[in-house]
Amino acid sequence: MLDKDAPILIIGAGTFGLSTAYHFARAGHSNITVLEKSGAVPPADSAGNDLNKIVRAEYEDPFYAELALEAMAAWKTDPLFSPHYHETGYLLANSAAAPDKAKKTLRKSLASIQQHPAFRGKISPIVTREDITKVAPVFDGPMQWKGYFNRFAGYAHAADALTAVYSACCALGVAFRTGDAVASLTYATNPAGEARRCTGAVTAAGKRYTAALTVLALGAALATVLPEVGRQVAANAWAVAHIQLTPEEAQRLRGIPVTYARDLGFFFEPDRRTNLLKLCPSGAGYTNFVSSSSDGKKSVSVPPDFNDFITPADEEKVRKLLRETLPGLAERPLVNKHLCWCADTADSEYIVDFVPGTGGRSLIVASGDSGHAFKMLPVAGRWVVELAKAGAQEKGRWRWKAGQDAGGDVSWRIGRPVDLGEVPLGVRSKL
Ligand code: FSA
Repeated sequence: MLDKDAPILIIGAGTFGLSTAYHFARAGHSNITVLEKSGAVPPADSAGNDLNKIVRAEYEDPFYAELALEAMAAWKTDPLFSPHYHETGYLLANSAAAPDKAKKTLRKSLASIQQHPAFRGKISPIVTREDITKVAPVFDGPMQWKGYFNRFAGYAHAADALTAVYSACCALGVAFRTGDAVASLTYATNPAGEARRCTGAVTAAGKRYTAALTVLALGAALATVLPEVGRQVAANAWAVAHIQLTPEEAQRLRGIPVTYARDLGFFFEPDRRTNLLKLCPSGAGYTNFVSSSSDGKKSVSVPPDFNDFITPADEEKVRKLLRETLPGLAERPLVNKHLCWCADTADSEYIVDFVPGTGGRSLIVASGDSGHAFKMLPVAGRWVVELAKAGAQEKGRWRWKAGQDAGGDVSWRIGRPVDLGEVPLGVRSKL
């Protein structure tokens, strides 16, 4: 049992880290420190530090559908989250050229909510072009899409929501230490035969933090601090690009649903503050395998230093998406192009567990977002608090995944990830 005044150290101030700090503080813990290597919270390289993220509850697996519904209740009604949630609806479809896999995953998503009472009267099929223009009258492209429109979904202004949780944490007394990276975790020397206990961390600047419980919430960068995570988590990135709209153009697109053609990509209502239209191509994304030991074998995928680019193939995909929906914007310049790094697992299950071989229930990993965790911001930290209390992860699916190999085929994605090593240097470096 963790005393209320026992020191808790959370490493990483992104989606999992902030939510964890918030829930521990809400549960009455009074000695919480969050370490963040970047100088700002939310940090620039956090996947959640984004203009917007999809908030939806349909999943291939009803287990996650229920968790997302719980999170959505908070997005809708909790004053901390509701200012950042926009229930514009969610148009999920496949273009005429979509592969069978895309159709299958869409059918599964729909099945997870179709009979659910929370969605009664909220879902309509998309079969014809008119079905789309009924819910998005400004779309004037050809769109031979099939899918459905879900009114009980939308998006969150992701960066603003993280900032709100950060402020709430500060108000609850959580200490944030930024601008200093963790160099290594520290361990107590235990008698032979006993698992070593994690005692906190030491930073690059040489500062020591001592904790009864350390939580690693490092997203895609987990392996840089905990190499023993191995291949169960692979940093996997997707491209993000924007079009700078004029205020008039943005006004015209006000209220459009989150629109996702599974085989092409997705976009959101333009940002209400900046008039930026965010676009993402879909696909299996990118890995960045590097060697984690001196043998030179590429064994772990971690985010690279330079991420402000997207590939020509991804650029073409988002232009194709626009040609289908808003052809007048299809040739516009793309701005703020970058890669957004997620922590993928082989089966898209999160990891919320104690690190095996570490004694005293002293080290937890909260990771494996697999590109579907931001919507859980209101509830994710509670899973960590519950784990700390329970002393063991009872949900098999969230356990440490020793021996699993992320970075391969994922049921709900189209294609296989491309390693950045195969992307020409001229595309992925600051020339
Ligand atoms: O949970 C969600 O609605 C996010 S899906 C968005 C996405 O880009 C995926 O399409 C992609 O496969 C990856 O997981 C990153 O997130």
